[in-house]
Amino acid sequence: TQGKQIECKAAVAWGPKEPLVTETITVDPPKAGEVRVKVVANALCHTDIYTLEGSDPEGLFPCVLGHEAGTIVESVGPGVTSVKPGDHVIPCYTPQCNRPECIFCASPKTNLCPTIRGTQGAGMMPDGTSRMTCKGKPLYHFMGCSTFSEYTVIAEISAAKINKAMPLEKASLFGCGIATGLGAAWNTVNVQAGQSVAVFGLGAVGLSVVQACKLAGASMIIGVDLNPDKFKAAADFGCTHFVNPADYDKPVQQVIAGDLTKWGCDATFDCTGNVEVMRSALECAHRGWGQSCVIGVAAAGKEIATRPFQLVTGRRWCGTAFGGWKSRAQVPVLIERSLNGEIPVDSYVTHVFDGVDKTNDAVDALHGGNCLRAVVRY
Ligand code: NAD
Ligand code: AHE
Ligand code: ZN
Repeated sequence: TQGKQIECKAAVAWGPKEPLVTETITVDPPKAGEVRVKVVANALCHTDIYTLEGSDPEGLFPCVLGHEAGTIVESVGPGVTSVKPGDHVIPCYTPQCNRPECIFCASPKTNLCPTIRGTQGAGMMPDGTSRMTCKGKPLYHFMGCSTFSEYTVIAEISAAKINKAMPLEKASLFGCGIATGLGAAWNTVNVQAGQSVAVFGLGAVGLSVVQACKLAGASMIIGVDLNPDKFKAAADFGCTHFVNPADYDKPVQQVIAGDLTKWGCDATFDCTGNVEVMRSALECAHRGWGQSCVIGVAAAGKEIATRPFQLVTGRRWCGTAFGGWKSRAQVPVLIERSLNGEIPVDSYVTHVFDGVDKTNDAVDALHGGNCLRAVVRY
C-alpha cells in the first residue's frame, strides 16, 4: 500500500448535529514530514461530541473527527526519520516539533508548539491540503488526528512512538483525556501531598485529575458532579468527599469554601466546559494562594467572569492544554508508567464496541451518563 491511495471505512461527520455516517473514503499517501497510520482503537472524548454538536468555533464540515487513538504506522512520507512502518504511535493534537528555532519546544514552561497550529485549526495538513476525500469531496481533518477512520494521515511531529507492550486499546486513552487530567494536576498546578482539591465534573478527565491528586498525596479530594451515578467510580479513584450542587439551595462555592473547608481548596479544576462551573471552581480556591485550573472546553461565544476581588485576594486562574505534556517526549513515558502499574487505566473503559459503524454507539454512550470512556476497535 506504500505510496498508494487507500480506500477504507471512516465515520464521516457531514454536518453539525448529524449522526456520523460510515462511508468508504480515500486516504492519500503521506507527503513529506507526514505519517499514514492504521487506527486500531479510538476512545471517545467529550471534545469530539462538542465539535459534532456545532459548539466548536473551529468546527468544519464535512470532517473526520476523533483524536484519542492507538495506531500503527502503515507508511511514512519523505524525510520522516522518527517513526517507521510497524511502530505503535499515539497521534497527539499538541505536536512537538523540537526545531531549535521553536521557542515553545525549547521552553520547559509549555507544551504549546505552534508549528502547525494554523493549518491544524483550519482542518488541513501542514501544506494546507487534505489527505482524505469521500465521493470526490475533500474532507476536513480534525485536531491534526482524524482518527475515526481505519487509516489517517498525521504530521510526524504529532506522532508519539510508544512501547508495543501496551495494548493499543488502553494506549488510546493517553491520546487525550487521561493524559490531560494527570498533567493538569502534576504539571500545570503541581498538587502537593496534604493539599485539598475540588474536581468539578467526574468524567474521564475529572477522574484522571482525581487519580493524579491521590497519587500526589492530596488529603482531601472533593468530587463535584450533577450526576450522582459518577460518585461510586470517583470514590474508587480517590475522592474523599462528594458534592452534588443540585442538593443545595445555595451556590456550590459556599458549600465548599465555607462548609467543607474554611477558606477553600489549595487547587480546583473545571472538567465540565461550563463557564458558570469555571467561576464556581475559581471561587472555591483558597484565599491567598488557591489555584483554579480550567480544563473544560467552552462552547463558541462563552466567556468567564468573576469579581476581580477574587484574584486580588490571592486566587490564581490557570488552564491547561493536554495537561502540559510535551507530547512526543512525555507520552511514551506515561505509557511506561502505566505498564509498570503506577497509572492503572482499566476502569476508565466502561464500553467497548467493534467496527467503524459502531462509532455512533460510542457517541450515544458518552451522552448516556454512565460512560467514562467508550473504546471502538477498528
Ligand atoms: P464527560 O462528558 O465524560 O464528563 C463531564 C462530566 O461533567 C460529567 O460527569 C457531567 O455529569 C459533569 N457535569 C456537567 N455539567 C456539570 C455541572 N454544571 N456541574 C458539575 N458537573 C457537571 O467529558 P470528558 O471527556 O471527561 O471531558 C471533560 C471536559 O474536558 C470537556 O469539556 C472536554 O472538552 C474537555 N477536555 C479538555 C482537554 C484539554 O486539553 N484542555 C482535554 C480533554 C478534554
Ligand atoms: N477549537 C476550540 C478550542 C478547543 C480546545 O480548547 N481544545 C483543547 C483540547 S480539547 C481535547 O479534548 C486544546 O488543547 N486546545 C489548545 C489548542 O491549541 O487547540 C476553540 O475555541 O476554537
Ligand atoms: Zn480530547
